[in-house]
Amino acid sequence: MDIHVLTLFPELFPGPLAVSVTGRALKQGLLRLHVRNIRDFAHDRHQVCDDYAYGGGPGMVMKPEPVAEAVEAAKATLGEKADQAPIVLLTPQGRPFTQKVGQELARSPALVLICGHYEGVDERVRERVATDEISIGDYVLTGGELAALVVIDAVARHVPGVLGNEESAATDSFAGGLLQYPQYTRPADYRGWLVPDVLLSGNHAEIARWRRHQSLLRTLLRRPDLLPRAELTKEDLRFLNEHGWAPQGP
Ligand code: 4FD
Repeated sequence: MDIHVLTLFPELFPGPLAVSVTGRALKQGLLRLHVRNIRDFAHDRHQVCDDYAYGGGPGMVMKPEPVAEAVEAAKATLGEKADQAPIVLLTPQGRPFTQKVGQELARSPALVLICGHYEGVDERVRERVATDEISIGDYVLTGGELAALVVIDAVARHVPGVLGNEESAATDSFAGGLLQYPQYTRPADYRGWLVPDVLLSGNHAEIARWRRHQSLLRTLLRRPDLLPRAELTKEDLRFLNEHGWAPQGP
């Protein structure tokens, strides 16, 4: 997958993506990261990329021309893939980024990520250049770069070959829309802090049931908002009902 990042701070990339799973994927060429400095597309000698907001008010706005032309330069290198590549603006006003959105983006052969700065990006870029707007959460960052790094990491995990088989199973546990069950490794007794007996029992059916119950209970206690969209069996519903949860009717 080809990932194009458009930013005023190219030195922030690859940053953490050079390490661990994503670092290996970059080295193997499963991911290709292309970083462009938006400032290179400024129209004036001083390479100015921001300006005052029409109508007044505090803060600067990113000018449309450098961003639009940086996107065009990225698309020009994409060839066939250009029409299938989402042009994503990272913004607090975007649609919430979730595991599902990450999976969806990973099916594209290429992505173009626009990292805004200042108080925002000229509305015409949002309307006419971006095809998608994404927010990684309800907080404001100095720029879109850290959001882009988060999106790239989460998307990379769904690109075939990036994770080993062992690691991909862990992802699937969120794909079901529930929180992960508690995990333990050796020693079985650390300072008298014991691993639950069931996990040492060797009874695989009982272990699977215990883990499922832990996932359900943890989701019920910490993130009940996830339950209506989780993939639940009749057994799961019965278990949750016993613990005081009932699905909300229309
Ligand atoms: N929550 C996010 C993304 C970007 C950002 C910016 C408009 C601000 C948070 C466009 C306003 C870009 C997020 C840069 N802060 N800051 O995903």
